[in-house]
Amino acid sequence: MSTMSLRDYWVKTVREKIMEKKSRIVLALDKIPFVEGFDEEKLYSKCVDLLKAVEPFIVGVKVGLPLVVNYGFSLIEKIVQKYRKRLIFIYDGKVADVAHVNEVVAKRVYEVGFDLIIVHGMVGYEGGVEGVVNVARSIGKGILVLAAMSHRGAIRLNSLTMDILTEFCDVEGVVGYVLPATYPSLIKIAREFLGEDYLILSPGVGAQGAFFGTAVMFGADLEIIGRSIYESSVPREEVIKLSKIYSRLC
Ligand code: BMP
Repeated sequence: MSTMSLRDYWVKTVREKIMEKKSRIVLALDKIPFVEGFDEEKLYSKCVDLLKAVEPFIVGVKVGLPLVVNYGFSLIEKIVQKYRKRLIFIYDGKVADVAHVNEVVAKRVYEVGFDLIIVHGMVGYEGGVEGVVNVARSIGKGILVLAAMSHRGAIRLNSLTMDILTEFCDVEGVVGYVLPATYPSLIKIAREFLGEDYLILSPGVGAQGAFFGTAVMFGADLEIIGRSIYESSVPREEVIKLSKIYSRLC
């Protein structure tokens, strides 16, 4: 890793996982389903059941504020530690504060075992995202920059996509971008602009309306899928079914 840039290292690591698992799926774990109350033991064992069922068919797990505010970071830490060798862990804090605050968040998140942190590109590098970048560089971790969003009201943000791609593409530590499957032309534009040496992860398929596989067809490496998997009463069957869609695209 020493002679490689962080981008080369993380792009290679994630793409090797894609090949190994023959999968294009990142599970967005926004909820630990089918469990009442806040008993940590119960939540942990439910979460382990879910991950045990889907782990062979997914590349990574994205965890964000929904899990942090509902269940706390200690539960998340236990889960990350248990699965970190088999899955890429992405912290989706959509970090968007000033640098010194971002730095405090990033230090703890990486220390817990997360590999990549998603930051909001719109806040800019200098005095903003810079805080996460400095921490990532010091310990060999990576950053994904959110450059557009999947919901209807994102039009204003999405008009800035090219600016965001341009600002961050040469920042050591930035290993890729998050772009929405609901606006797939943005993925295409980004892939043409960036070339192959960056990761593109894409939410918006399934519950938000884009067809599974759309983002991959437009150039994304991975699709971020939440409710379609964790709300299923048979999540393992669901990811196996999805895997078949992706295997036809590769
Ligand atoms: P679902 O498949 O249940 O719609 O979940 C999508 C996931 O992707 C959620 O975790 C959400 O935070 C994330 N996401 C999104 O939906 N749109 C974006 O533009 C950016 C996101 O990170």
